[in-house]
Amino acid sequence: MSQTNLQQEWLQQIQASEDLTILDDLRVHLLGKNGLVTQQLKTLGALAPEERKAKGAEINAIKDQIALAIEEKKTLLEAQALESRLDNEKIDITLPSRPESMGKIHPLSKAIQDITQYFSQVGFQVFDGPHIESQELNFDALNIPAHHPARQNHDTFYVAGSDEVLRTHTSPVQIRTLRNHKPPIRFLAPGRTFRSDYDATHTPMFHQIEGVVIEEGINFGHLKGTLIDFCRWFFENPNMNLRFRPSFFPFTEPSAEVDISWKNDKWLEVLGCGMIHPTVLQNCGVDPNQFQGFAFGMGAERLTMLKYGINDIRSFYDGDTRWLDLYGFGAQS
Ligand code: 2NM
Repeated sequence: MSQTNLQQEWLQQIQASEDLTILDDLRVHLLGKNGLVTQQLKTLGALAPEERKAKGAEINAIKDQIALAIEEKKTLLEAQALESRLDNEKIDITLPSRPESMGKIHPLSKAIQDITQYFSQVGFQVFDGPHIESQELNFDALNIPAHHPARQNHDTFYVAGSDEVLRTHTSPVQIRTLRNHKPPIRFLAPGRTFRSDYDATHTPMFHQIEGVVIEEGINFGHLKGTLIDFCRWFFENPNMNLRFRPSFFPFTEPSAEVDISWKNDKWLEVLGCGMIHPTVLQNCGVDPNQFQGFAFGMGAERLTMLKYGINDIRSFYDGDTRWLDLYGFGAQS
């Protein structure tokens, strides 16, 4: 077949290519490393110089023409492929979206957030502090003497090779805050605390929310009003009865436990409180003759269990997501 005929045939084959795969196979067949055009170029070396020049120009022109034709056909086929996809693929914008798996807010987080928000609305700031504390801040400054049973190592986690402990309550945050901020002051100290205990109502890590109010003339009546309002709000019962039962804490005097009247007239202990001991105020550089204050402390897990009917504290921490499906909260609720 003559060169011209060959060239015509190749161009026809390019035009006849029905899709991009066929076209690309053809490109390799003609212009590839062992392609027909490439083979022709390889024969040039055997020719005499003047003949080689003319023949070389001719083949290169054919090669360029073929390459251009393939490029044009490729553009055309791509446009046709896009056109046919647009014609055939349809997006049904009326389809409902697929259900997503939604995360849940842990009931403990929810309770701590709600309680913190409640107290901010009545003027409390929020402070926190380190989980590892000196014995001075965790015990001594709070009027807890060295021989107090709470300081024995079957209750408290001591940090090996140091004088420090994992804080057993958030009260050291109160000491830190009062040493840095002059009263009058109201604030809340929510956070993690640690005691060596493990059963259905105790985990070695748990959460406390402690509160402090220090102003001139603060008395036990302010304490009672604050905690009665709080419990009625938290347990969503505006008529809830409370009982302030005399108790003892080294850091408060007088001290009380607060009981709420629960189902079928049972009293349930929910928190501890008292007027801050003058020695504790002095330890923080506050003059007890000028300022008085009350403080309270509650276990966040215990309050959460009561409110939502959860009966084993260990279930808060075993990481079972089915439990969260049941007790967790949506981001909105
Ligand atoms: C409680 C009960 C009673 C309390 C005392 C203080 C401080 F640091 F201000 F003295 N903070 N928290 C306190 C008082 C905590 O928890 C059951």
